[in-house]
Amino acid sequence: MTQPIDVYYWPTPNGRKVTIALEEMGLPYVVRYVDIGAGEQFTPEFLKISPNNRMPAIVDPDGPGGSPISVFESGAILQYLGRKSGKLYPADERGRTEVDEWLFWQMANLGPACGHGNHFRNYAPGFLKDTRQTAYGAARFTNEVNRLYGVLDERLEGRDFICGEYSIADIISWPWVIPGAFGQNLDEFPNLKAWQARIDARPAVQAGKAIKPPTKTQANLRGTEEEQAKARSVLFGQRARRR
Ligand SMILES: N[C@@H](CCC(=O)N[C@@H](CS)C(=O)NCC(=O)O)C(=O)O
Repeated sequence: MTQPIDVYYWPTPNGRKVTIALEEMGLPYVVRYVDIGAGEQFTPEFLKISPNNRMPAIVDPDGPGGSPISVFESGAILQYLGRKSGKLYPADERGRTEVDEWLFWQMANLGPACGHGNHFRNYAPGFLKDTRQTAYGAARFTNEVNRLYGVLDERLEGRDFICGEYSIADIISWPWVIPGAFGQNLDEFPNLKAWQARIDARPAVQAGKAIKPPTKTQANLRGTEEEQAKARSVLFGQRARRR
């Protein structure tokens, strides 16, 4: 009997990549919430699993050789789960390399550009009252997300999924294609818009994205000055240096 995988999770696009993949692959899992608004990503126990103080991360009690393994970084997690389940990650070298290309593309391009875009568009104006200080960053990352959505739109011309068959390459990018979130109009990217809806209609995707904690610390980056300062000190805080 397969033992459930512990998933260190919070309901954000990066977190959802993992719950969606687990649902699609039919692997049993237990959710361990990491309330990033409350600073739970900085606990010594969690840092042993995820030294970059970010979720998601997993611990598989039934890892290679039958002993536990922990994995951080969503790209590495999806590759691990694909190898473990034998699903959504081609076994042949040519197919796997193609999926890896698009997996790394998301990790190095789409994810960071959307994250920084969100920061400059939605968070920075709350505490940098001089809008000239935030405008350049907002424009830079809105343009970059435009470019990246364009790359994906072109790739999807004549294809239902990024590498032909549905794979972890789709699961990793899908949570970051959010209509309206980063200043794009999906009508300008018709292949991407159809792909977004095609994946959204999958029952496993609905199940994976529905996972939410019973309570949530509101890291209020748009509240009062005091609320913002508190939220910033957690979310954009630094760990104490060891030396
Ligand atoms: N490259 C990482 C990014 C993970 C990441 O940015 N996680 C965010 C939430 S989406 C987080 O844990 N933030 C906590 C913090 O900033 O302290 C991955 O793909 O796993």
